[in-house]
Amino acid sequence: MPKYLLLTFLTLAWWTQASGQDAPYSDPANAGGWILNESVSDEFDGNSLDLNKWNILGLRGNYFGQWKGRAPSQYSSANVHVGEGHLTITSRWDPDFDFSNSAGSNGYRYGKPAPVTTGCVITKAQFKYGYMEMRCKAADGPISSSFWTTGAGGEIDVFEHYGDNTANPYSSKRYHTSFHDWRKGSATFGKRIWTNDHQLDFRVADAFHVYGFEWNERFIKMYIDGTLIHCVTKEEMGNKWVAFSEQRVWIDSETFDWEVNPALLKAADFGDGQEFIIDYCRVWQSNRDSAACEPRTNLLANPGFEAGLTSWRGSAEVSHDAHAGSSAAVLQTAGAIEQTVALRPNTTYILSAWATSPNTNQKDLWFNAFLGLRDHGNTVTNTRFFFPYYHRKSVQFTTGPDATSAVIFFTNNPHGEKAIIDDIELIEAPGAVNRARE
Ligand SMILES: [Ca+2]
Ligand SMILES: [Ca+2]
Repeated sequence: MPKYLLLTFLTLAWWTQASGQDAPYSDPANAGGWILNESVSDEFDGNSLDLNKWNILGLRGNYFGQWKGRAPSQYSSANVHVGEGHLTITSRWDPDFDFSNSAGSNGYRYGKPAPVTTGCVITKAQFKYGYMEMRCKAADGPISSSFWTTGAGGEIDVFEHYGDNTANPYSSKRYHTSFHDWRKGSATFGKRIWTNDHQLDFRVADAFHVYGFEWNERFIKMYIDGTLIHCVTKEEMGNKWVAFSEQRVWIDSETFDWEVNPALLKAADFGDGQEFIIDYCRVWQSNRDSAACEPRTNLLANPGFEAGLTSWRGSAEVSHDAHAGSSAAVLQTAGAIEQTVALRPNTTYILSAWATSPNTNQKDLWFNAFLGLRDHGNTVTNTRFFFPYYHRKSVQFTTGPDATSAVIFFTNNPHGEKAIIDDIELIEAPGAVNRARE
């Protein structure tokens, strides 16, 4: 066979095999020139996990040089299953499991006070830069469902879902992305040094959704169901940018002691097992030079308070403790500011801001402030700020079929402790389309 014919045949064969997974959900026409990296991607077809591609932690007692999970929960290979096109990681109340006698790095012992087993798989291969995407449904209990990567110097947590925290309704709707510092000698070694906290308008355990994360040498982008929710440049992140090495993919569940105290966990929380169900894990790569973070149109007037309180109603004062520019809005006592903005019906928007609660001491005093919206023909929704330094949070919402406007509000009710806000942004969610792909 002439060489060029062979090449054409191989190209066609590759294309046929790749169809259906040939581009990220946010880029169906594949404008980015994405090519699937099979070594770290999986459709989870067949009846068993591909052990040429993945390590299952705890398989025949082997943890492959990694940890055994976040104590008190411990990874058990018995909780990892492939079938019906899915990878399922089950979390169980498992008192008969032979827990390790060692202590976890967080001070808890494995299996105590909650005998919970979970599961974890890690790719054998590594990759650097690309577009990671997972279609999944989080476990609907007090347990995490996470998609993350580790490499020399830094860890990327694409998402760390928490299926159900009855004491905190924000937890189950949170799309939490972070960078973890593992640079030798770094002053913040071992710490989560950067986070993106996005409040979804649905519970992550209620249905399948597509979560995307684009990573290159200049920026990261986060997506939900094909919609871009945030883009952050390496420049903006400065010394917090630790995603510079080849990464391995991790998929796992863990008890999160900062969400629910393990002493409060009980057998009933886990029933016959809480399942984190993954339809696929795909990683594409491209040689094309991606555009940087595109400018976005802010629909709010005077969003950074540089014109004082113009366009805002309410009880705030102007503060010079600004996140950017020279002014911000401060609520000294219980109050609220608001602005009415014209919007389109049946459309998804993302509202974000930088805010601080200066009187929070991060020990026993936590003062909440809320950024949200109402009168948009749908459920009132908000995100909550409480750290004593400027931090950014975002919340998404969809307008009702008859909505033509919404009221954006910021309030420190009912605490009434000082809260400062700056750089409020309201954008139409880029690429937002109703794509309920099953
Ligand atoms: Ca599948
Ligand atoms: Ca400002």
